[in-house]
Amino acid sequence: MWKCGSVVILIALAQAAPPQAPATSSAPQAQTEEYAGVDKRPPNAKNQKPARPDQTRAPEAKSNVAFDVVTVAEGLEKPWGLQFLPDGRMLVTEKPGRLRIVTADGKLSPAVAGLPPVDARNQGGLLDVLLARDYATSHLIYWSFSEPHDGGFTNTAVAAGVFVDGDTPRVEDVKVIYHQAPSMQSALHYGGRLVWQRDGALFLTQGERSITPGRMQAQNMDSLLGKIVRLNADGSVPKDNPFVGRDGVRPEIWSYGHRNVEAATLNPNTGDLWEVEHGTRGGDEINISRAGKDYGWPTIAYGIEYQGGPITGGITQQDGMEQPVYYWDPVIAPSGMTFYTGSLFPKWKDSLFIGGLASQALVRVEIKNDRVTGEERLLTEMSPRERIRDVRQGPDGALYLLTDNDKGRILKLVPRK
Ligand SMILES: [Ca+2]
Repeated sequence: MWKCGSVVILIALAQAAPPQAPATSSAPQAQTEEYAGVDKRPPNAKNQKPARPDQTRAPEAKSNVAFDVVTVAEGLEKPWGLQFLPDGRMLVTEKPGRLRIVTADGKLSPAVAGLPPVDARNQGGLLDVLLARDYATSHLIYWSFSEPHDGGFTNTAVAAGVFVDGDTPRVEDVKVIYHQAPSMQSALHYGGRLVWQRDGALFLTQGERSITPGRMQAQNMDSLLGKIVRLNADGSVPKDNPFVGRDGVRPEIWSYGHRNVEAATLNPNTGDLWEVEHGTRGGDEINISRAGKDYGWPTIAYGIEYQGGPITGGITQQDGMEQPVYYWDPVIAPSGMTFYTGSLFPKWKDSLFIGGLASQALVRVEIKNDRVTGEERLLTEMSPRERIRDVRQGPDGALYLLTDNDKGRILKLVPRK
């Protein structure tokens, strides 16, 4: 239910301010403002307008679903990515560089041996994990990580190897099949989510490494920074990628102009790649990543710089650049996402669930015809609140979460009995 097309709803009192008060006054007027949507705080970029009224601050959609939060496992250090094995156990990455098997009753295996080293400073480390589509016969797994080089240079990378199960699990025949280039002296904005397209191609989401020289490359087509790339399962470039054969353009690029994408999943109804990327102060975005499209960073952006002030020229729209499906200002700090398709929670069917780091919440978004129609924040009553790093649907239809913590946990949301 949209109250109006504007982001800001002013209570009638504001209109009753004395006529001599200047329109820019920050004094008593500000205290009477109330902002639409689930987050009542004011936006960081107070003068920005959405391109469409349904692009931000969707109405609160209370699902009133009664659920319990069950701790499945604990003692994981900064867990980042979770995948289910066919027998119901889980593969979970820990950012410092360990991959573990976790049983349904929470037992952790020793670290899987044979993974190449990671650079675990700041946002780097062992990131996502994914099973091959033919895992049942190949036992092949994929993982993303920040790859270390001399002098503190790092880049996002993807490796694949044959998973050997058992009491001393390991990977064999390991190959690093992708290296983001160029490497940068930064420990930030690696992106790192791995998603299979329906046709068997592999998407990797990335970031632009945060530092200014990296940020400026998000629009450079001979650089892999700030790009979502599409690869064959062996790391080679699919012949039908949008920029294959173009001079000066990396053929791995699927879409560009991204800031830092730590959440991605296929929409089960359309097969499109949906992603949620980190903005600065304001400007987290839901996008549908389509072949060859420019998502605008850093030329257009919602929000403001961390230190204050406009981003680039302070514009939010430009011809030839895609508008986000939705954006948040203030941000949620998104990591991990899934569309819910299970039957345990009928009211949540087709909702998009996104992990919230800074927001310390599970964000539920209702979607109709690729537009956001409502938003809900879950786990805000949890004590203490926790940063949510990943969200997956389990084979049992429950929602599984990773908490981003030195003593991180796997949580499971199940219907309240
Ligand atoms: Ca954008």
